[in-house]
Amino acid sequence: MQLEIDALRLSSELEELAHFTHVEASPDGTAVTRIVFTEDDLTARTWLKGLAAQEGFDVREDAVGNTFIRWIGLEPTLSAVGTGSHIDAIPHAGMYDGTVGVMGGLEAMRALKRSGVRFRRSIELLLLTSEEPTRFGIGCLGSRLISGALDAQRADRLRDALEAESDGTLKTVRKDAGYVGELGSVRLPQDFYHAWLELHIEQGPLLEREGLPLGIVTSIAAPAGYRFVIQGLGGHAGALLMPDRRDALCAASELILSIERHSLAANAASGKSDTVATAGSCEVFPGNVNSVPSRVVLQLDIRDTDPDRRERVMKAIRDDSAAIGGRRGVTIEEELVNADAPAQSSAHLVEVLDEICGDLGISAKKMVSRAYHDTLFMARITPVAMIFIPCRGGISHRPDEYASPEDIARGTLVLAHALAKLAAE
Ligand code: HGY
Ligand code: MN
Ligand code: MN
Repeated sequence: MQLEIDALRLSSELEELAHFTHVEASPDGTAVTRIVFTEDDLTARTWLKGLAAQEGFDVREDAVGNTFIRWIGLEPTLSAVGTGSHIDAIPHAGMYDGTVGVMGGLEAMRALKRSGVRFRRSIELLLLTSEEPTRFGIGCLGSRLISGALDAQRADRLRDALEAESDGTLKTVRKDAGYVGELGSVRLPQDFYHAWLELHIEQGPLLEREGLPLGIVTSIAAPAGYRFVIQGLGGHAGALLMPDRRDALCAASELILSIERHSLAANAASGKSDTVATAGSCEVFPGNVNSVPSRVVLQLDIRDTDPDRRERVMKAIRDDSAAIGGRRGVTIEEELVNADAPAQSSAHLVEVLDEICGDLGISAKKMVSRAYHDTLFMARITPVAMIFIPCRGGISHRPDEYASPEDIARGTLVLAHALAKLAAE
């Protein structure tokens, strides 16, 4: 089947999408901040829905704003083939994370439509809401709700970190954005989709390092998130003498080094680098230069291809946390945000992608995704796989994140062929 990807249009649409943001471009790249349900996000969504309507695709949105862009097949009652990703972006991120999967998916569908071939199964592009944890503290909100991985009532109570003073929650924010339905209605049944594919930048250096143009993801590492609240005693930075202090930030610092130490130890023991842990956010109260920190809220992101090993590292961190608290006279409360299982790609979908790459003369690498993606949760309701394209220097979640138009077009072409094959099954 001969398919043509309009690489120029795809690149210009990615550029256009990148401008739905309010941060000025940074010297080293196109900085994008696009937090879910902000004006930038809603404007971008309207723009995308307009492009879809121009193609005559059906568009619908669910109660959390997951957007479904469907090209109806010859047998509309058959389960559709799904693809998609996200367009929300963490603060000062790049312009390719997630967007390549959404815009590439749209271009793949347009290329198939231009080919004149019609398929048995419908093909559906998804814009999944809030893949990033920035606003509601947990990643993959839309796909968790679709797959039943997150309870709808708990989700509606998630606090809005953007308006910390207000008592905003997902429920109030989504309703202000016009998504007023019951969150329980977001859940999709098992096998709602025949198959699911996501095109995404690698967000790591392996493809570029090995000079390969494409990756086929065989599994997605298991992410977990924890919040630690360290409560000490505040006081005057001059008058409160050192022996009398219960400094929450000093305790947090020991905990952060414990997180690093135990992750490094796990990798030393396994001889691999499959355990990663990051204390990426640390809020200090009261936060004055001349006050002893009384309270710290520390957020931990820890991931591993092996969830049992991740739990062993968490146990070692917990043991240290108890010792630090005792020694320093502070309390350290741990709160679980999420602890997810890894996902395996479907052997059939990996084989389909492998064959297509072979037919197109593209050398592809089978690989693990260390970043999480909506596919991690779509895997709970349908067979999945992912297509990775290289990103320069493996850089992501930074303004200098970059993927070349050629790599984006190549990934989109493989996606289009895979959608065609699966929609004919
Ligand atoms: O953090 C992640 O893995 C994803 O980029 N949100
Ligand atoms: Mn991301
Ligand atoms: Mn992403």
